Amino acid sequence: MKNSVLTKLASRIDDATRHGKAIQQLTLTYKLDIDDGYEIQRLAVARRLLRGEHTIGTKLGFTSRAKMQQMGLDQIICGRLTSGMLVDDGGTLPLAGLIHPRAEPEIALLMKHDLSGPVTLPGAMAAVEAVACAIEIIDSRYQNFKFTLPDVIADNTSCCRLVLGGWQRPDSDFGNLGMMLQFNGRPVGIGSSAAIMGHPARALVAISQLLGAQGRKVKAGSVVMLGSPMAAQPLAPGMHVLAEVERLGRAEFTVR
Ligand code: OOG
Ligand code: MG
Repeated sequence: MKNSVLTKLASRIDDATRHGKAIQQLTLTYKLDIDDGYEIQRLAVARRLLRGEHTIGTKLGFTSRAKMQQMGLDQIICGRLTSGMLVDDGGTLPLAGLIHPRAEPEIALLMKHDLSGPVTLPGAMAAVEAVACAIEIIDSRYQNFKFTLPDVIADNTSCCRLVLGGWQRPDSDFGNLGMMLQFNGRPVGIGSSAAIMGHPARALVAISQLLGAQGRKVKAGSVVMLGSPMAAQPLAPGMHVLAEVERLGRAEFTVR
């Protein structure tokens, strides 16, 4: 696809994000492939950076069967996390300006060293500084939360906000820990970290490979969100949202 078209589509995504107005899937009008999707994502996020945000890390999507099934897609994708997406743990998320936000419990990693390209599981884990329970708030900019792979990649993999719980040393194995999402004290999703590619550390291996293939890297000091082991749940005003990962801790916020 021509650069001028990709630039135009990036501003369409960015405007939909800023104004909280759903748009038609780009692929209904344009024949886009995965690479076009990533280029649109890069250009759309570059507009956020021009407005003063900075990049804080990367995220994975579709690292579990449950997420693939919920959205009807079956390939691992990645997006960019920026400073404007951070919500304080225990803080408030205003719904104003969002379209149809959903929450999902995740595991976040803080990197000690760079990673790029093929790497072993122990090699990937050796690059991790800390691990935390996290919540991702996703909000597709497409009508009805429906999209193809190039669409969702262009839309920065639906990323909207993130909440990071307290960081823990990555000493003990987090390969099969209970994970739970609660709305107003009631469980709305229960699962295991093993649902993330059999072991969530495999998602780190996957993003190292994915970014390496794009000439990019997982940077020291950056945050990596490994993807949800369960379906995301829709948010409504007034809700208290809590995610918990066995032994790792919790993250929470209130919807306004
Ligand atoms: C795409 C983002 C997927 C995850 O954790 O799998 C994702 C979506 O579901 O809209 O963030
Ligand atoms: Mg996610």
